[in-house]
Amino acid sequence: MIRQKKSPTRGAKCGRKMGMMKWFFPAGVMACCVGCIVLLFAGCETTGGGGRQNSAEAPPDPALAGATKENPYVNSLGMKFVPVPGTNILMQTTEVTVDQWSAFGRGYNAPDFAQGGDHPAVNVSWEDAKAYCAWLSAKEGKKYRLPTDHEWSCAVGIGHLENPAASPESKSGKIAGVYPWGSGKPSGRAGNYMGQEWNNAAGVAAFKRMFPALTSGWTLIPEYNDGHLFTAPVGSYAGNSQGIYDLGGNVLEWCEDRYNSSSSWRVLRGGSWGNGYRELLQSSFRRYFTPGLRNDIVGFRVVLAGSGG
Ligand SMILES: [Ca+2]
Ligand SMILES: [Ca+2]
Repeated sequence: MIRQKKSPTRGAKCGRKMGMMKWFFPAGVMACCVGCIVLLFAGCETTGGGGRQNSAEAPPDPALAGATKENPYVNSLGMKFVPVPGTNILMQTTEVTVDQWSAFGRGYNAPDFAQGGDHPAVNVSWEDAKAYCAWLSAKEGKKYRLPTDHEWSCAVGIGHLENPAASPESKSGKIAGVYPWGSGKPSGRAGNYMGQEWNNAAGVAAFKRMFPALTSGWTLIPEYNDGHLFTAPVGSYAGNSQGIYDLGGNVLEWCEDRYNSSSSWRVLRGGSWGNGYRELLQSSFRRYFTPGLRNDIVGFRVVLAGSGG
């Protein structure tokens, strides 16, 4: 049986080789509660807000202005995009899939577990993702890019509780007990994390195959079984109120931003299929790594920027 232990979760091959201790051990997570936050920042509305545009931002591309949750913008690759309240972008409703990545023509660094074309692309670095956005922009004649850290916060429903101008590092883990699925324990179809689906003979065997050097010390979410050991087809779990899927779980997602001003680290948001330690699954938690990192728990989604961004 897999032991429950408050300690590292998933680390992929390159991570172990590179000594990514901070990947596993999120030092400096501050405990506070949403109720303690008295400032509501103007840069982002709540997910329940009616509007989607900050008045300080440029108007959206008229060609994109009609997109809604019910009627998303769909590009030539079949990628769907919906508005995010408080931003000037349309966000892809899912992570970029293996098929969508493969259209890029650069080949795919497949992980050592099975995936279908509708699973999220993994082993994609921040630099790879930026190159993909440039290719997609040229192909489609529109501006595609990674989401900013703040846009990602708006999508997950906490942007109005954060200062858009503050560094991602300063905001990491500061909203305690708030997760992409809400509060409390995950249940139902909350997302593809590291749950009790690993707590059986097949899961243990898979873990030993993936992590031969790690004999103990991983964390599974108690009383939650999402049914997928590794990546799942995108959109398999419950979407949020805006029709965006897998913000939490499946794969971590690159953002445009640097983690802080003193390093080249780039921000990663959301948990993954290899994360079960709840502190890391909080909506406000940021992970980070060098822009060249490729890892089988890391992927991305893209946004479609309007005329202002
Ligand atoms: Ca899972
Ligand atoms: Ca995700």
